[in-house]
Amino acid sequence: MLKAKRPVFYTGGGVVTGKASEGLTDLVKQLGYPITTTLMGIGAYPQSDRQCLGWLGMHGSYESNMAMHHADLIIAIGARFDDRVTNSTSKFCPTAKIIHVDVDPSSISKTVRADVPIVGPASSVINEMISLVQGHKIAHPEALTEWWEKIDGWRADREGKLYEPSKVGEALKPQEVIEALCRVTRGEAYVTTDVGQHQMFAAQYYKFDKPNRLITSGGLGTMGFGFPAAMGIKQNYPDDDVVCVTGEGSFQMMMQELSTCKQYGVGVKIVNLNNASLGMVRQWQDLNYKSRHAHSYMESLPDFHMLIEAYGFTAITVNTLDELEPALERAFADKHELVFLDVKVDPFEHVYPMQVPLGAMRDMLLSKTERT
Ligand SMILES: Cc1cc2nc3c(=O)[nH]c(=O)nc-3n(C[C@H](O)[C@H](O)[C@H](O)COP(=O)(O)OP(=O)(O)OC[C@H]3O[C@@H](n4cnc5c(N)ncnc54)[C@H](O)[C@@H]3O)c2cc1C
Ligand SMILES: Cc1ncc(C[n+]2csc(CCOP(=O)(O)OP(=O)(O)O)c2C)c(N)n1
Repeated sequence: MLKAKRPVFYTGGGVVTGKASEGLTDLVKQLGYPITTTLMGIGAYPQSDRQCLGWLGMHGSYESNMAMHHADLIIAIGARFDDRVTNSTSKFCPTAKIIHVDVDPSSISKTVRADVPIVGPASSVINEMISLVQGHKIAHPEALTEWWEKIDGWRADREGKLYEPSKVGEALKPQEVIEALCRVTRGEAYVTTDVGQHQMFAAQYYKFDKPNRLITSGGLGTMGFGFPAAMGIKQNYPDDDVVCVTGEGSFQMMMQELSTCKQYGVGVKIVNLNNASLGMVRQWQDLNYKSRHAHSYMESLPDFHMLIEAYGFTAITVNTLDELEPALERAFADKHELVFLDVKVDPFEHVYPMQVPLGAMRDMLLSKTERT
């Protein structure tokens, strides 16, 4: 670890469930190395810290995927090399040695061969790593400086180019809704999601500095998960802000739980990124089936405003950027009131970056017109 020239920490859900975030943060700070997490590992290391490159994989950040591809050492802790992370395993990180720490021996070398397998709980392995590196200097500080220059260059390349904000009179962009949500809740809310584009936007644009703040069904891909998950969290943390970011397709899978919320007074907030389509499916049809939109659009949606009011709750419909922040402020004014925001967003927006199927980690579509 001390001899690496282009190291990256790649950490996952095992650090969150293993309650190893504090130790991980100490270790990463001590070494000064970059860190990227999986979707399930978000918040285990504070995302607003400069050493954090965001999350990696199919819809991960450009700089994370580039850093992984060019690394000479990957220190994987509590992450299982899922196919949404690795892209083609035969092209995965061609120049890297891999240290893989996992509590489950069957996870090690399951999809990608580990050079240094370590079986054990993340917390105790991290503590041992800390004591082993303590008092030692890294062997190539000049190489690490160069590595950071490269990474900062990748960061700067995409800065401000991740999406086009909406102009006056245009439909809202889902990304700007999540950014506003993060501002209004000061990055402190528990955010649950369903599955789809809204899930990726929530993970990309809300900044999580604590573990267990993004609650998502990950590889299980369970539409209908977000609303009941939010209800459970709210029952346990009644004085915290709990928000379900959902899509109109997913929400309709569990919307009957509004009745449970009425009965037990569960004050969650629901932000429905309403693009009137099964957006993630439609994105794939755009990219792979020449925009043949079979069964991915919805002309049969309920009037969510009336639906929510029928249950006796407050609903706010948001159509424009100037309505957005006041609506969010209103929704979060009372922690104990269920409020539903039906936010009409651009139905044509895609989630980027997106790894190119069968490529390496660095092979990405960056927008509708650019690719690496
Ligand atoms: C539409 C969609 C898109 C997605 N896109 C992405 C994407 O771009 N990027 C992404 O990262 N994911 C993405 N996912 C999620 C993805 O499918 C996987 O769920 C996720 O990558 C797995 O995260 P993980 O490797 O942290 O594993 P987890 O499923 O969180 O597994 C944890 C690992 O840690 C181990 N472990 C558990 N406890 C401990 C402990 N105490 N100590 C040590 N080890 C422990 C376990 O054995 C396991 O190997 C997407 C999912 C969907 C539905
Ligand atoms: C129960 C279930 N059915 C189908 C799918 C496949 N699927 C993944 S994303 C998606 C579309 C989700 O649409 P929506 O909830 O409106 O979110 P959007 O992508 O538009 O943000 C579908 C159908 C799934 N993951 N889970």
